[in-house]
Amino acid sequence: MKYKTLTQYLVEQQREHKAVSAEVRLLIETVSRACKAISHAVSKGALGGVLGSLGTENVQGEVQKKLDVLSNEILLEANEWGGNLAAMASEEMQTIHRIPNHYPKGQNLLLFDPLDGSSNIDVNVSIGTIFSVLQAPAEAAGREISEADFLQPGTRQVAAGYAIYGPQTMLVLTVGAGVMGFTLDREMGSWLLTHENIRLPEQTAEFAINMSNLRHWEAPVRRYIDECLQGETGPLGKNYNMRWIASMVADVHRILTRGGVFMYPRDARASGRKGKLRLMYEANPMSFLVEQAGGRAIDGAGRILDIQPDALHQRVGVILGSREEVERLQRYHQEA
Ligand code: AHM
Ligand code: MG
Repeated sequence: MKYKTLTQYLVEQQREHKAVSAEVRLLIETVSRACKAISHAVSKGALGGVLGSLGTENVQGEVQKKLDVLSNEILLEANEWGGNLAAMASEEMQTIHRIPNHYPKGQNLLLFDPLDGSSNIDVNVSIGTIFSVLQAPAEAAGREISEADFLQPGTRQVAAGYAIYGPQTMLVLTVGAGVMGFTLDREMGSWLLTHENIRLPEQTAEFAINMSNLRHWEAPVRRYIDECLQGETGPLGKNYNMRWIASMVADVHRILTRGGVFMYPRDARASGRKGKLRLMYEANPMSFLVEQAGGRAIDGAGRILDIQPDALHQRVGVILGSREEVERLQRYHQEA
């Protein structure tokens, strides 16, 4: 079987469908190259000396793992000199990273969570990299980019995706023309289009949530999970299965593959009132992918992609996946 490469796919999208500019195409190629390097480091594990913590904390007060920091550096270095970016932002950096003056600059803004699912690094469970691409506002031309220039709703993303470092390394991408899955061919070093036009099943009987937080949830989420647990004799009339990998990338990948609903809802904890996941480099790119695959993504009553961000590291409740279940959860929030 002969597969199309990522490069071929992107050139087609640029030439024939005008879905990407030349700048964005090169940017995605660079990000995907960095993900290959991260995948390589991840797969070495203890042999590469990359496991364990560094003893430092990031801006959100989380202990940084060696791989969090290494992956962040790989992405920064790969993307700095290409000439297609104005600035970058990352889960691991307090504020934005401007392109140094000795490199040419472009129009795009890149946001990423360099290594998502950090709690799974040392236990050899799937982890990933999540990224989102925005354009710098036109009025920012000729002046220094600021953090405020990044605060755009998810609907403005021009591309988004993730790399998953699992039994296979894959890159799942959208440029606003559907969702494509590329598998890394390690011998050739290329990304091959193995999953064309991924569609998310509209119905599901599988949910993903960290049940240990049950006592903190808001009423609509409790109601939904309670109904799921009642099985086929309950109001939903189905027996539900549950999965929780604790790597958003892996949970979303499963949902894109066979359907399901993923929830990290806002809850009543003082620190978690807004949820755990970050809007700009976790929730927005994943919501863009899920919507492009025919699913839905909400923070409770509203669509995630419509949220006007007010801070780079803002947190948000996340409910995403198969259309019917997410719409049901949205109704429960509206009724509450
Ligand atoms: P991270 O970016 O620090 O790795 O945190 C995000 C991760 C998600 O991948 C995952 O869905 C969630 O945190 C798991 O949280 P918990 O350990 O509370 O279940
Ligand atoms: Mg993360």
